[in-house]
Amino acid sequence: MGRDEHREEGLPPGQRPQRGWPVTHYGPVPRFRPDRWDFRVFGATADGGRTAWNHEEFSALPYATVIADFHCVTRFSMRGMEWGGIAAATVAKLAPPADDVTHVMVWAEYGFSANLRLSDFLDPQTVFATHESGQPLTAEHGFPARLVVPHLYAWKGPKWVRGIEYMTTDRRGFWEERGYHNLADPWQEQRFTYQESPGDGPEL
Ligand SMILES: Nc1nc2c(c(=O)[nH]1)N[C@H]1C(S)=C(S)[C@@H](COP(=O)(O)O)O[C@H]1N2
Ligand SMILES: [Mo]
Repeated sequence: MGRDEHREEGLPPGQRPQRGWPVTHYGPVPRFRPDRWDFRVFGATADGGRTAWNHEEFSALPYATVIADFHCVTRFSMRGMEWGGIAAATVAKLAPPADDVTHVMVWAEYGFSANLRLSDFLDPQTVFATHESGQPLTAEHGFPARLVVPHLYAWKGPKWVRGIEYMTTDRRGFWEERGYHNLADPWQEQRFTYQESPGDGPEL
């Protein structure tokens, strides 16, 4: 049988629907310490300064809801996830990048990171999720906040996120240095580094 006969309606190629939400990550689940937690915006900011919101301040930022499918590169997809949280575009509006920023590194606990093009970061569906289906995220799924970039494979969304770095050139994040595609578009099946075309990412 050809692959199209296996194609699940509405899902990117090579993905199958999954019921029940699995937990997928590298390393241990960090403990949330509200007194020490902050969300930082640094790197090439518009005014050259840094922003740090504590948990109370971050939680008070405007709340948005995004309904979208979620695609893991290991080939399962979750349909219709209901994310609630702070739109990435809101973060960029409150703590804007300099004019020459092209990419964003999203940083999480233990130094986990994922790089995004600024345009992917600013996509209206990109959200720092604090909730799913109206419930706060569980520790395993990224409490207190994780990024979700619905139009890219899910590794582009760090759980236990702690901040963003505005960059004027591209740099690879954690999985992008370890064999995964720099761009990660599931509709183009950009799964692995060896599938990259010249210009898709920085030299390894
Ligand atoms: N901090 C961190 N975030 C991460 C990962 C990770 O290893 N560490 N894995 C990513 C991958 S590969 C996937 S598929 C999703 C899984 O999210 P879930 O466990 O909530 O389903 O988290 C992403 N975010
Ligand atoms: Mo994944």
